[in-house]
Amino acid sequence: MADNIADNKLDWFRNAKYGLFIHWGLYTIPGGEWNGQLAPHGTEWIMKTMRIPLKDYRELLSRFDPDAFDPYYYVRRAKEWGMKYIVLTAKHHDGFALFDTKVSDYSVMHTPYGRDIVRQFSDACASEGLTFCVYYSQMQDWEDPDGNGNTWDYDPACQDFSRYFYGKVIPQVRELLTNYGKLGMIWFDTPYDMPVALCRELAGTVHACQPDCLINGRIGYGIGDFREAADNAIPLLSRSDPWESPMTLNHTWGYSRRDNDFKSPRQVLENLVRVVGKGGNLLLNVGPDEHGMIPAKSEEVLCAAGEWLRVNGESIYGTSGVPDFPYLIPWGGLTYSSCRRTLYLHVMHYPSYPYRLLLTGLETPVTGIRLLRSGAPLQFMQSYEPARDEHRLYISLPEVCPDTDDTVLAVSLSGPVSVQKI
Ligand code: H79
Repeated sequence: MADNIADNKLDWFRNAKYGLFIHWGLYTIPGGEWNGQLAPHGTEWIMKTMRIPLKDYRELLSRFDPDAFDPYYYVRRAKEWGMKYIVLTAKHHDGFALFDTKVSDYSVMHTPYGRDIVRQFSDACASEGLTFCVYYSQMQDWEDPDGNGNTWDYDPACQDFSRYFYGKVIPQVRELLTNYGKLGMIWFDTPYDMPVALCRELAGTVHACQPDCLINGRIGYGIGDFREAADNAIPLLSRSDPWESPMTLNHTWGYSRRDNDFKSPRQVLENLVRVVGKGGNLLLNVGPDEHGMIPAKSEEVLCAAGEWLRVNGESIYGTSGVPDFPYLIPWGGLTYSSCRRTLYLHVMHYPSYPYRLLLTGLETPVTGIRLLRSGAPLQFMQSYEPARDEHRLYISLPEVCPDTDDTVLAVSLSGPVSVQKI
């Protein structure tokens, strides 16, 4: 993407690999239910999917009072879980600001809670050494008469997008970039058909305030500093430019009273390995409840994944994408560190007798293989069959699976990884 950006500006992002997304707003309170009716997945969309009149939705302001919220709890947990950055919804599509804004009274300051949540997160992140980032819905705003998306309270024909853009978006983005210290990134979303000139102006505003603040791909038109994958999507092929996959733990971003179908720790790790192995970052979401608490099930899963990362972090942090291998890996996935010249084999489907694993297509000679967890060396056999033009690496594994979620094997290479093209 934008190649005028100094590479070092992206260093933190390339190294981070794993971040915490936090979707929190007025939609948190109904949690996917309105007047006894269930909203579809995407509880943060409830106002739009249920066509809730603004005058009714606004009443949530008087109920916004997260009495158990502690920003340090989030930041310390995120660190324990192995995450390196936090992205908080400063303003989602409904238009409600979680920060003290001078240009709108539709904010947390006009609720019983009355305290700036963005500030509390930015302070806690600064003191705990975690990179803080904000999400800002630039195009959609269902509260502003001139914002995009609210077709049930406002007549689109009477809307003046530039009035909203210059009256709310630019001033609020300036507030976010000047009042909360250094931001790692501003995360825009749903650019739809926003004119490219306005997208450029928005990027210019961000960079004028903080030249090092990254802008994600969803500012539109390739103006961002890195590519954002589609929601809950992982590219098929490896990419060498930086990118990110935003992902939910259940099936919604905002808190849901009903959706308890959470990914298992193993599924989280599988996604992390897939994303990191293709050169990306995983931005994994939690939706705090109306008390400001992280749902217990989310915590449980992230905590277990974090324990795995404490033992196996070498196979994630400091790695780059793996070149695409010729075949799908039936037993798991791969990550790769070019500076350590090590290929990490993530065994998520442990072989049965005779406990032998096959990797096809690795051309680089292997100098040794060890179990990452214990350092125990493993027997292996590398071969090339000219008639079939096939490179094979066979590895003998212990009979007892060391980690049923993901057993990592560190494969030392004699040079940079080279993969057979077929
Ligand atoms: O913030 C999260 C989403 O709310 C936002 N992006 C992530 C990071 C997003 N904006 N638009 N979309 C996602 C795509 C829109 C999907 C929709 Fe639906 C399909 C909107 C209405 C139907 C999903 C299902 C949301 C509500 C029902």
